[in-house]
Amino acid sequence: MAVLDEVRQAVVDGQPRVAVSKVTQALEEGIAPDVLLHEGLIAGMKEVGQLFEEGEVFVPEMLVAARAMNATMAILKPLLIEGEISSAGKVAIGTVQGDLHDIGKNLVLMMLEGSGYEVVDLGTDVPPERFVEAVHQGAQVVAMSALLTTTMTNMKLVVDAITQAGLRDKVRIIVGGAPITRSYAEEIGADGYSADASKAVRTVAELLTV
Ligand code: B1M
Repeated sequence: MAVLDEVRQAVVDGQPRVAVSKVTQALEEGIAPDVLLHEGLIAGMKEVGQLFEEGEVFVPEMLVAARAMNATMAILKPLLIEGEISSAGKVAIGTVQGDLHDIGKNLVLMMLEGSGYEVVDLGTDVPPERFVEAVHQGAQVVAMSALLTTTMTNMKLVVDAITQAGLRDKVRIIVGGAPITRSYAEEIGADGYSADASKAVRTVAELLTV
């Protein structure tokens, strides 16, 4: 089995030690970190999601897959953030209320930090008022992640809460996550949308220069 497949399989099987060892081997073989991330680790997470939908695996298996992916990030983080350049700013990021998925949010956070932004991590299951508070505390960008169709609607509540607090013209809002689309971002009045973590860095940079 090629090493990328072995990385993907280690995530699917929820084996952190194997995942770390295969990621190390893949890097030694010259596989680029972003290829490893997308075609190994994220491909593994997608496969777990598919198996969950088909009733082949359950929540505990999704959780151990997430652990296996997270275990590899200590190795990949310094390699993934190399070379990104942008002007700095302050970003508050969180997964919206009701949603506990944080891997995508953490990837966006990591890429932003690596690009020179000051990032405040609000965590997961973040209620609208925490985002509002972050803007009061000087965040120039609010970045929201959602992975569930049932929680993505909470993004609109955050946009509304920021508007009601009279802060809408003080902050740029960016949204992302698997169920989010550009048209949804526009519909709820966000300023930007990104499909993945590296594009999110570019979007934040663009929003701060407008
Ligand atoms: Co959950 N889960 N989960 N889960 N889980 C999904 C999302 C699901 C699609 C699985 C499936 O059915 N195929 C499904 C959602 C269905 C839907 O809403 N339509 C689902 C479900 C149903 C659930 C529960 C309801 C299951 C249950 O309890 N019955 C439950 C909900 C808990 C809750 O949040 N309240 C649940 C729980 C969990 C775990 C806790 C076990 C675990 C999360 C662990 C963790 O995050 N620490 C988990 C996992 C691991 C998944 C899957 C398998 C993988 C998610 C992931 O980390 N992907 C997922 C299936 C899938 O995604 N195909 C699934 C890798 C990650 C890098 O991708 O987060 O999409 P992602 O991030 C991407 C982009 O989206 C983007 O950048 C990243 C790539 O660079 N991005 C942004 C993300 N945020 C961004 C923000 C931005 C810009 C880009 O700007 C601000």
